[in-house]
Amino acid sequence: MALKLHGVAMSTCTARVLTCLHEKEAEFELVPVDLFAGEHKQPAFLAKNPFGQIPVLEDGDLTLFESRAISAYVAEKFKETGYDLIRHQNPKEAAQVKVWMEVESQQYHPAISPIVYQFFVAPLHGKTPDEAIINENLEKLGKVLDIYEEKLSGSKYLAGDFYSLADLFHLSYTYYFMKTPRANLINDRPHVKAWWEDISSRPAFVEVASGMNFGEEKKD
Ligand code: GS8
Repeated sequence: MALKLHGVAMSTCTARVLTCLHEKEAEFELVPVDLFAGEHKQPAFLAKNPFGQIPVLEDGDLTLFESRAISAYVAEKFKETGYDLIRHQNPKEAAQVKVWMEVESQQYHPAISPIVYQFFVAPLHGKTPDEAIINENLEKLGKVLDIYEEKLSGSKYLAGDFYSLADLFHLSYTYYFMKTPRANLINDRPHVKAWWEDISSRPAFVEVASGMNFGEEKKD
């Protein structure tokens, strides 16, 4: 039975799992969740994720939420197919992948997500982006990116000279961030810029990004 992913393509967290599924050439069905109708807060969805958020993955009798945990499961389940995202044959490389997955979630995400929220989500609630929140987090993000610049001057990707789940985890938020007037934070750091251009041009993500049109006019 094919995997079922509940979510929407333009959501950053859904896009994270979608990218992983594409890298692994896994068969799946995307089950749309109507966020505007509040479907994710209804009992049927809350039974799958009590936090009422997308994405959720169902694999037979297994139900998972949290996009990073779902992605790790997909990468492990399909470790023999598609691209090896977790370096499963090399414990030391696998450990470095885990380190940089944590860095994304504990350092990068807390800085980049409020910026993306202010530019793309606040306007949907009729609010003007809050400059103070944006600036405070740009400063935090800049410090994280200084460390990335140093790291990426010694290896092509974050965990080593191989693309991994750690790099993949950065894609969806950075994709929206690059559409803001503050993309220079990435572009001004040559190694980070080269890394971004490399990881965002992988076919798996190019396909997912084609559905990430948050905040843009719908194109016919
Ligand atoms: C966050 C899920 C999340 O924020 C994860 O899966 O990584 N840590 C979790 N989901 C958002 C969409 S993010 O693109 C969501 O469901 N928002 C609606 C809501 O919170 O009501």
